[in-house]
Amino acid sequence: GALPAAEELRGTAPVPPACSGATWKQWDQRRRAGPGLQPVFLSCTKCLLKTHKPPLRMGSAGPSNRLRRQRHGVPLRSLSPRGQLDMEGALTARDRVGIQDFVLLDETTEAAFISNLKKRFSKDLIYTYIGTLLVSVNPYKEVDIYNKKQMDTYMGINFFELPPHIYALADNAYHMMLTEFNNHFILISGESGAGKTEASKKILQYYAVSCPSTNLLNTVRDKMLMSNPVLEAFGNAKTLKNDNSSRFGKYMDIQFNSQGDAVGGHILNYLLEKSRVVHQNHGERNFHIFYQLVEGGTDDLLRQLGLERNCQHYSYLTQGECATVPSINDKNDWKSVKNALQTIDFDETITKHLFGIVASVLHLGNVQFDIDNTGHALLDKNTELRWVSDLLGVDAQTLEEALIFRKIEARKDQVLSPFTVDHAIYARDALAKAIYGQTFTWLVNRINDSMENKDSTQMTVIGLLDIYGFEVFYVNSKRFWWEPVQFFNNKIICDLVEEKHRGIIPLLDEECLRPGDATDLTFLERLEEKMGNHPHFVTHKLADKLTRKTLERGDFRLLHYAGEVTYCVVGFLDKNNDLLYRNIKDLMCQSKNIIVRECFSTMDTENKKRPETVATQFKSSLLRLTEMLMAKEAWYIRCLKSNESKTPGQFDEALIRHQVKYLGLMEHLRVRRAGFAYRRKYEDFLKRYKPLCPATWPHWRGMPADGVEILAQHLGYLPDEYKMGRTKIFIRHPRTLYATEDAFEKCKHDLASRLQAKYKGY
Ligand code: AD9
Ligand code: MG
Repeated sequence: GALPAAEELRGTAPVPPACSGATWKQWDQRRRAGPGLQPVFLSCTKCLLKTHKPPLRMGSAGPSNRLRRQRHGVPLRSLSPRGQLDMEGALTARDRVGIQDFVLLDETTEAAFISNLKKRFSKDLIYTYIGTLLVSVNPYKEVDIYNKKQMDTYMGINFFELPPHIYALADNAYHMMLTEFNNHFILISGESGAGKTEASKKILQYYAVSCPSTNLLNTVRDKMLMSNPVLEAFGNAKTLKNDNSSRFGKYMDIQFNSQGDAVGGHILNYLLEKSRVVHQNHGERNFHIFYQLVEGGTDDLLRQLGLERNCQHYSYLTQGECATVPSINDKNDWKSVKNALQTIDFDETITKHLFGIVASVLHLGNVQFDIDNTGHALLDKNTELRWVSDLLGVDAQTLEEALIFRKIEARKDQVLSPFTVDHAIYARDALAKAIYGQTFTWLVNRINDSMENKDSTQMTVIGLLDIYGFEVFYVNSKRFWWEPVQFFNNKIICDLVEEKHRGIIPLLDEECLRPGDATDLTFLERLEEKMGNHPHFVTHKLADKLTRKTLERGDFRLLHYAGEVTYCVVGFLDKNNDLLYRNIKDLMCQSKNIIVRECFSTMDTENKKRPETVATQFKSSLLRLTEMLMAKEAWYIRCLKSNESKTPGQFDEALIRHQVKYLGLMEHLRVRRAGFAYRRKYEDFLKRYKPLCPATWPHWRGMPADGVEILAQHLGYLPDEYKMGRTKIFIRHPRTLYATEDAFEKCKHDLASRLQAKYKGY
């Protein structure tokens, strides 16, 4: 049918017109088409239920696409291979592409699970659902599923209607957010190289392309997209596992107004791996930006920064012995980063200061110390140090002093205590790490300033969490279960690590704060003393007996859920203390480089009290993150790595099995199959379906749970088809929901016809 006129879209048409037959998708396209057509009141002319909200369209509660397609004359056969076909037992489709939702798998064995993944992977079908959770297997090659056409296909479609795709999840989160006006987040987890960052970029691109646009919004959107290359340049590095490994945790809120326009973004960053600035393992690199600058910077720029166009010249770039990587083009990446910086409003001065800092770190790494005849560190008048002081805008003499002496304040006097060479190297590296780490945080804040929408009224967000090994499990306290599900209780390990006064982190903090002779080894001894008998803790003394694998003197091993991990305590105290000497800090606060001055002054005010240890900072930031996420609706993406060698299309079963295990996918599947696959909050369920039962229509005045119970009985739900949770109804099989949806569509249609008949005479 023809699309409705604008005033109908706005819900201002005087008389309910005849049903236009517009599908949600058409509404949606119109809405996206221009600012004049707001979605406000997609009171569909068919339903006439003026809810002043767009119709709900989530897989579990959206209008039945099946019915919609029938009504529009689209044959059901043209639907996706899975959607209806699988449910109706079309085995040919199953055999060809595997099962698209593990919930519908005949067997819930690990073997069946992996074989299904493998079958799909061999056809380049990298996505599979477990209910509404998306499993993704890294193909290590370009798969042609991320184009504009695909985006259009998934726009405004029901979750289970088309083959699994990250766009389906992104689109459904978006529409849920709009219809229910609440906040959502998408948690992306998986091991290094599994595809988390790529997944989050795909989602961001999807929103950038599919949300309504105006010139103003385009600017915000460009900034959001362009924040990525900048943060990746400064926060990603080549590791053994991944040529573009994120060395920081990232949480990004995409902010939407009530019309669904993306109006801003906000990033939180977690614990950058600063130690990489001064040390890289064999086969790994420092952060990309250093190589990009050296390879890509113009001759003029390098001259201004005192740099040579040769990565081999810099001690901080050569420890891993792999400055060049075949898959990385630093020169091109440099150009993208420069462009991106322009988009996010970095003017010439600030860019100059930013690259000044990057260069100063390279120079610092080349500062060498001699030893004097008393065994203390000496600084030659070397040019590197002059460049550092120039670029950071600090006094050369004072900087030199700060690197080889420690200033001790005794009453009113100041005493300079000379460093040994080791100590001086430590102070130098600490400075390099501090400058880089602070600059990274500054960069995130600056990006936020440029893209954040400060007006939080009438705004909802979708958060993207790309963080390693982080898991939130919501268990809806239940009235019954269908079958018991075995969870692995991780509390025992959590306690081992963080229990007050007894866990590894509190003991580490204590050791760091203990005056005197605390060392990494005294810390290990404390651990052995306190937890030597713990079943999940192994030290070198016990190692042989228990695991038949030897441990070095400085090692301990934890038996985690996912497997054993050996930790080496060397450097634990230093990393946790993250000490920067007072005189270095004071010096940086006076820097003429605006970024450095800003960073260190903020750091100084924040740390006036006793500085928090790194572990404690991390713990409290995760706690804040957890609290923030608890208030949002969760969507999950689990990324799996297909092989260790980054080979396109190779499916390493053993590696996949391991990940399936520690990501808890089988447990997740069992939970979903046990009836948690389709769930709705009581209020939402009632709001949508109450017209289907005379007892609940037009108003239900009792408790929502009771109303839902009456509704379910009225609809003839069999007792084992649904269960009542604390806040939600759980429905075992999609067909129950589809039937309810069909009934709802029919009811709306009947109501519309009755109203039309009534108005005919006017
Ligand atoms: V880490 O924890 O940051 O080290 P990630 O983020 O999980 O890791 P990333 O997204 O960086 O991994 O993916 C690693 C590489 O796999 C990418 O550089 C791509 O080369 C490859 N990849 C990942 N996802 C896809 C995809 N959907 N299609 C094609 C992909 N290639
Ligand atoms: Mg990553």
